[in-house]
Amino acid sequence: MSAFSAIGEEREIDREEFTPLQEPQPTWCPGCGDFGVLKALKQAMPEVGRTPDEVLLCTGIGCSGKLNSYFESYGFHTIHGRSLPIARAAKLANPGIEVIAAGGDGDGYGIGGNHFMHTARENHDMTYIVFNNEIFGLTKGQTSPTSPKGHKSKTQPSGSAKDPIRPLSLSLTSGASYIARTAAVNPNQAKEILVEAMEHDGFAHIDFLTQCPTWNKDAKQYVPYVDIQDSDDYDFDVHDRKEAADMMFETENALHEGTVLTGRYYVDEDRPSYGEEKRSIGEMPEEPLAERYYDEDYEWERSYDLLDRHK
Ligand SMILES: Cc1ncc(C[n+]2csc(CCOP(=O)(O)OP(=O)(O)O)c2C)c(N)n1
Ligand code: SF4
Repeated sequence: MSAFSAIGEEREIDREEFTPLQEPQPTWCPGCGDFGVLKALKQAMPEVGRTPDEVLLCTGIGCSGKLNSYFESYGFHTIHGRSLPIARAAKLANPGIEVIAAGGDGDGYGIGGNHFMHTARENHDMTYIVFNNEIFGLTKGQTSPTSPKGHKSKTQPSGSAKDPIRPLSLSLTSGASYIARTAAVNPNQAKEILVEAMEHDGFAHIDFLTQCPTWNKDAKQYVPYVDIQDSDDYDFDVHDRKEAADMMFETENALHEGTVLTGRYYVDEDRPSYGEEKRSIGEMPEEPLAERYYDEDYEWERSYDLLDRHK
């Protein structure tokens, strides 16, 4: 966990603190995998030891982007594919907060693909959850970057001619220091991985398999799951880049042939995060920038008046 602490108070944390007091009626379809991500995330928080006021959740646009509405914390519902730059800036300015970014595979690997690559390259200290349902859910079922080749949709009625993206391999070559894949139908493993990712000091990428029963009936391809850490058939060192790369390659090849492998793929505990690097070379002050610009005497009423005038 980061050396910085936003609040610093130690106490028992209940996962229900992460349910908004006025819980909105979920607009996710019945059976949507997004419910599983929300549940695992709420279960992980007490173990990470963070309270809602110590967490910032930045989401993109999509069904997955609605996570903010059902999760109690600070939140920033950004534009499509742009959760990462907002999350990066927030973490650099205020290293004491737990920063989580989340969005769909279209959001994260399509329109936001460039941000994904560079956030991993710079090893920003945050957890990035990509809800991978292999489809554009919110916009009603178009082919996404993770849809398998041959997938038929309204945008590709004859079947997609494209090979899907390889998110785990892309993450590794880009520079992420923690990479895992888990699944909404596997809440125990999902919770464990979320805890590890949040405790990791660096860019932790979770490719989170979620089912979209409304627009992607092929969701059944996600079962049965094999947990690579629990299986004797898969023996590799998660700290070894080459072994991790081989394992990812095998995983990504197997996915559309019906074998779904999940677990931790790569962990580098030694690489400093971008914020640490910047502080160590003196490019950023030791004290959080957010505190530097916090002014107790600021006349908030004046800002509200200004906002009112521009409504
Ligand atoms: C700049 C921009 N381009 C396109 C859109 C339209 N749009 C909204 S959500 C979405 C894709 C959603 O798919 P995904 O990111 O995979 O998330 P899901 O809904 O499946 O969770 C698109 C293309 C948009 N809102 N903004
Ligand atoms: S359209 Fe798919 S991803 Fe969106 S809420 Fe419904 S099941 Fe979930």
